[in-house]
Amino acid sequence: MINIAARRCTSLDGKWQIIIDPTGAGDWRQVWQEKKTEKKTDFIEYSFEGGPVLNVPGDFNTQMTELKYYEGTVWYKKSFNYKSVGNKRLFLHFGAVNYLASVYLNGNLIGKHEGGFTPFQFEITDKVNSGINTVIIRVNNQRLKDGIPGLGYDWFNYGGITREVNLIETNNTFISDYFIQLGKNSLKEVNGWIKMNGIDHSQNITIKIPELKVDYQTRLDGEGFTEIKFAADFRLWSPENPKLYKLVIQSETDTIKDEIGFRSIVAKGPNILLNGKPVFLKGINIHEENPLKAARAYSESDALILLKWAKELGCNMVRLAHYPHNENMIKSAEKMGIMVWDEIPVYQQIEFSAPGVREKMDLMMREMVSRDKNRCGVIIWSLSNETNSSPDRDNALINLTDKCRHLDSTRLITSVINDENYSNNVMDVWDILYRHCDIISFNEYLGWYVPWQGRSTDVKWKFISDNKTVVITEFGGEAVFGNNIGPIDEASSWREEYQEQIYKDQVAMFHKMPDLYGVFPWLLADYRSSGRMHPLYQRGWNRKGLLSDKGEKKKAWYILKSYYDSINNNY
Ligand code: GCB
Repeated sequence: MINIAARRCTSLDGKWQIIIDPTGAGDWRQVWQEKKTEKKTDFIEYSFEGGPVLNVPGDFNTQMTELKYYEGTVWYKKSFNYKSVGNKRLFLHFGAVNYLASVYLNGNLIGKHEGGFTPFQFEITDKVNSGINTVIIRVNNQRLKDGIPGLGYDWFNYGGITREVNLIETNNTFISDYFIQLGKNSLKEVNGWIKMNGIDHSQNITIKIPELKVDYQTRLDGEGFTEIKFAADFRLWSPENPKLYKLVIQSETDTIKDEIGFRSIVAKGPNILLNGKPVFLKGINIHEENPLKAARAYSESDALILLKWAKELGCNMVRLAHYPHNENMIKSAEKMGIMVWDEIPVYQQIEFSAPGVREKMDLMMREMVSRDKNRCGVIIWSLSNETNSSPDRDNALINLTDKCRHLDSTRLITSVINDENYSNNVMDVWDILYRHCDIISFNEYLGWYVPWQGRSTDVKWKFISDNKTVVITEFGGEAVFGNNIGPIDEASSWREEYQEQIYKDQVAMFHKMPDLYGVFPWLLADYRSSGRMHPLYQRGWNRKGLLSDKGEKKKAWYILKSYYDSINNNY
């Protein structure tokens, strides 16, 4: 089900009791059964009582010093009281758990989920007791060779129940899902659908948008589904005017409210057209981390810190790297007029041929699209980052692209690559994935990982598909804020001037690329990454931020800001 915020929820956030289980002993001791002693000679070698507690939502690594670098199992427990009122259904819903979750209710397994950044739920209508119930969850954030992401990735592996947990009560037949957005290329006509879950599959449906006097009526098709099509004079959503409309969907057994914006996004030749007019994507990459707390971000206030910085920088778009961020981020961005790039964690070394991996990619893509498809601020689905071409990879990602387009053809679909060839100052962007994507989006670290082969203004470009929109999804370099030791023209000094020069050279290059329609520097703020081990400059932080981990502006910030301020999007 989608749009959790609008449903009858009882929050299970707050303190949860935990057991840390580095060796997996909890599995064979069957911790979820919470056995009690019966005879005088009995004893049990685990208990939640008297043990530590953790806040949910929140990563576990930053809540207890002994969990700082932990990658393993933590058992979570919470009890709740439920009074059944009859004729209702009950679901246990998780915003996200990183990475594996096995969920037990009153000693019985009710379901498992894999994937750290998307929501999932289990129906517990027939399993819940009237009175006290206990949920126990085995959470495990160990890296897996066949996981998504796989074994290696350049961000901190925050484990735990990182997003909200809710009990959701619904009527027997309820509005479980809907897609309400403008049809492709249309500025007036909504083309979508509504799905109900339950037994009562023949119902009248009404969609109301009071502000526009829309009162659209239709009927379910007998399978609990109906297509919807209606036109209205929308004030279209844009960064300058992030208009959202209050909307109500009514059936005979359920009602749900949402706030929805309407806009069109199309890639046409080299242009990206927002509401029919060319737009330059003034982007920035962001990880789901609050650098000021050095912890996983999850709340609205975390989102506002990050997004206000992005606004101040002059951005009209954020790339939420490299996995779907929490809904506060998506919704706040939409309200602030910031377009969103949504991505799944198919990142670098994925075992495309390992059994089950393609199904996992598929599920993550579906869970992302399902959750965010009514957020008009989201304009791009990104299905991977920096995977290398091989028959297995090409096949898997082309297939995933087709499936994603089948689910939602209104947004732009892409994959990010960095396997371009660079020689004699010519950049050859050759990856065949781009024949299947709506836009070409690639990372280039010219001036940092890849030394310039001449003047930045003389770089020549070759693209596998002519006449496709091109955006640069990553560039940049590292610098420690305030560091003034060592030569300014040596990368190994980690000086701000070196990073600043990269930005100057990059901006000069962008000016010579007439068909460039967006850039996304890597990245907004310094962020934690255990593989960044330099003891003086990094200390477990990737220092490519335009802001330090304290939010201080590095010199490169001003170069990018003046570039963005000089670009006028007129629509
Ligand atoms: C990349 C990756 C990004 C890294 C970044 C870096 O190409 O896409 O996740 O963190 O480079 O800092 O090296």
